Parts: sequence; structure tokens; C-alpha cells
Amino acid sequence: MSTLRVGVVGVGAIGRTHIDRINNKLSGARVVACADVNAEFCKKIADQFGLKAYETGEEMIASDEVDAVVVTTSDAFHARYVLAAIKAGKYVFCEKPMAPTPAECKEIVDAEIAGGKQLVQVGFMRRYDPGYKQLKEAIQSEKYGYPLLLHCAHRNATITEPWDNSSAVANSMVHEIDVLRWLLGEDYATAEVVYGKKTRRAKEGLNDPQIMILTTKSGVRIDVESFVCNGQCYDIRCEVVCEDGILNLPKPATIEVLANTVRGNAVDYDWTTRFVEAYNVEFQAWINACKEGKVDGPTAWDGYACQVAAAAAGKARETGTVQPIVYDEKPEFYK
Ligand code: ISE
Repeated sequence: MSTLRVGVVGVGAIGRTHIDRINNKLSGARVVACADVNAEFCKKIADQFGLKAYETGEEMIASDEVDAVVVTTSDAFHARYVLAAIKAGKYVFCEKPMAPTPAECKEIVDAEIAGGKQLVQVGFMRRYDPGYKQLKEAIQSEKYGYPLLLHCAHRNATITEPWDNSSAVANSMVHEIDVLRWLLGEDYATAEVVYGKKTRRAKEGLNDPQIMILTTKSGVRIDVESFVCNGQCYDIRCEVVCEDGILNLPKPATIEVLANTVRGNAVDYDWTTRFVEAYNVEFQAWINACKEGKVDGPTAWDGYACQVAAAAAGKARETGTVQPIVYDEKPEFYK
């Protein structure tokens, strides 16, 4: 196959950045088609990028003109289109979360197993961030002993999506749930969520900041601060306290600015700039893997495992308790 012909379902902001990325920055693939529940908007975007607009996502996915699919609809519709891609036997990249509930994720896992071939990659781009990769290499080198504690922060300047008290885990800290499981190479055992003192910037009824506390099966204790209305910047931290050393996620290299009698480094305002390199590497890897006929990134099983932990953390928050995280047994298919 010379050029991978991609169809994108869901042409909102993230869908459009991926269309631009694939068509203008990466190699080996071209987005040729799109679909969206908003037909008029879909047509507009199709004209803007020179794509064929389909009436429905299912029609586009089944079309002979599309080799692989990117799902960037709102979260509630992810499973529907991932299942359609599995049915069509096509590789599919699905933005995180793979689906909002563990049950829907399990349906995807079961459909993929029934089809007999791995086709699904989940959009956990942090695994492709150079800083997280360095942390993983340092842990794997065993030079610093085994990790004991992790202190992490996921701070957003402002909320840009529909948001309630469940969203800090469901929309934001799912990134940590995935990337820390990948970093440590083990599953979780328990989850708890507590609230900090509420910021004046949070709307009525919203508890911000929140802290999620996870333990892994071997006993590593992790705290993640989510502060979605911090009003300042996008700030991602990960400190790994090991037996013989303390490892920190590198700060992104940004220009030094001298202004208003302060000397300092520029900071990101949101994830689109902070993780732009990770997104590019992630999509190039996905394109290459599709062309080689394999999945080489976060799998449907990883998508399921993430939502099992997220659901436990959600229940922990609602009930003010520590919740066990219990996964189904990992199928041979994903080992
Ligand atoms: C958003 O959907 C993302 O995926 C960002 O990476 C995260 O920082 C943000 O909190 C989410 O709302």
C-alpha cells in the first residue's frame, strides 16, 4: 500500500488538528474522507481540507475508499465507530477514552478478539512524549531501584470542554491512569479521590482542585493533583521517588523571556502545544504500524484497563471511600 487512505469521524477541534497533522506534517497517509453528526459543518470542513464528506460514520468506515479510521467524536460515540471499524476489518485510532464505561470497552475487546486480529489503537499520546520515555528508560535501567512513590500534577489554565465533578478523572486524569500504568509496567489495586480547598475560579458546584490517589498491585503509591481552573498555564508534573534516586519528568524546553523585571522560561497554555511532538510521533507510529499490518501502541486492552481504574476512581469520589480496582483476566490475545 503506498498511501494509507484515512477517514476521520468527528471533525471537532481535535479531529481537525489530526487531519492537518496527517495531511501536512506526517508522511505515508492522507485523510481523504470525513463524517460528522453535524452534516453541514462536516461539508464545510470537507471543502476546507479537500475531503469527501460522508452522510454517516458507518458509511465512511465501510467504504472501499478508506483504509483506516480515526475516531474523534465526542466520547459517548467512540465505541459505536470503533466497533464499526472492527466489523469492517480496518485499523482504527480512537481518541481517549476508548469509551466512557468498562462495559463498552469490554465489548470492543470482545469484538476484536472475535475478529481474530488486533486493529485498535487508543490515543494515549503521553506514551510518545520524549520526557515520559526518558522516565521509563531510567526506571527500566534499574540504576535507581524500584519506584516507591509518584507525585504528579495535571494542571489546566481553564476548562475548554463540558465539565462536572466527574470530569477531572474521566477526562483529564485518565492520561495519568494510562501513562503511569505504562511507566511502572503494572496494574492498579485501589483508587481514592479527595478534594482540595475549592478555588474561587471554579463554577458553583465544581470541586477543583481534586487529588486522585492510586496504589499499584505491588504497593507503589501515587498521588495526582488535577487543577483544571488554575488560571495560569498547562503544567504537567511527574516525580518518581525510587529507592536509590528521585526522577523528574523534564520540563519542556522553551525560550527564556526577560520582561517586566522578571527572567524566566515561557510555559505552555494548553496541551496542544505541550504535547504537539507526542501527537506527531504517535500518529506517525500509527500510520507506519497500519502499513506494516499491526498495532504498535496502546491497545484495546489498555483502553479497557484505563476505564476500569477510572470507573473505580469515579465511584471512590462519589462515595468518599477507597475502591478496589478489579480487572478481568487479560486474554492471551493481548499478551
Ligand atoms: C483534554 O481532553 C485532554 O485530553 C488534555 O490532555 C487534558 O489536559 C485536559 O484536561 C482534557 O480536558
